[in-house]
Amino acid sequence: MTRLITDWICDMENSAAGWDRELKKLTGAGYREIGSMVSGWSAESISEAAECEKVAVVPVTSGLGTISTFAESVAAIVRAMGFETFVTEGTDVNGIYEAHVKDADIVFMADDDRYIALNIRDGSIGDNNIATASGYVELLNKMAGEISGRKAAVLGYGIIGQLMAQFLADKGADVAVFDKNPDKKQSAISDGYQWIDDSEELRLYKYIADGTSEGNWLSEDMLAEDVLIAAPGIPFSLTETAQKKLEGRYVHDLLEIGTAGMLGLAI
Ligand code: 2YJ
Repeated sequence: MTRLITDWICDMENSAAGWDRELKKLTGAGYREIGSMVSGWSAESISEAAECEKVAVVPVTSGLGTISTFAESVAAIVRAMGFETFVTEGTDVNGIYEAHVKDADIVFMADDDRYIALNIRDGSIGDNNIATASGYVELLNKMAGEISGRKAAVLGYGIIGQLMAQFLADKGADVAVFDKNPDKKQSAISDGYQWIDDSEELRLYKYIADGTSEGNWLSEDMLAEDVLIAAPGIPFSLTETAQKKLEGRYVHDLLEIGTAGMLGLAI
């Protein structure tokens, strides 16, 4: 699991609202729609929740400690969804207590292993892995028009790749898995998916869900010309040239799509 670093997210407080608009242009869905698609709540329910539910973000010092601007970045995404949001002054358990005293309904918090949104009134929870995988699959489905019955490749069979394969299969896609580690082949096949032996075969897939975390390995010559990519993997797989060439054909961000889905699950 990739740990975010400050350099990557230092501008997110300023860029979060703009990316929401950009996502809408690219896919037809912004943060609120992602929250709705991931959770099954209607757009109206999300709007109602934004009117009455307050969100706190608690910095967590355990393990490798806080990432400067992480909590503020999460708050900016939640704010862009229209929710009243604050970052607690206290950290860890003290911060959770502060969130409660200040009347928060939902608490966002992350340590080195897990990032969650917990509704402290009714116990509902949004896990970042599930929300991220589901959010990106929903966006790929929207970009595709409808992914059902189509061939989709999942790159990387780790936590996010496995979840994306499952969400794609749930939508009726014909899923094939590529992972550079051949030891993953057995589990992908026993989970009911096809296996892609060679990265050369990726050109045959128009729809790609990329959960790899190597960065900078996927060039345009390895991909179909009309490819559509949903890529939660960090660092981003597409080379800089591929990013330019394929502009408008992929979605990738560091925190926003997953966070929007988590809020949907926690309202
Ligand atoms: O509060 C803080 O500033 C830190 N404790 C945030 C830590 C963020 N955690 C991560 O980036 C981990 N890799 C877990 C993220 C889960 C993504 N699926």
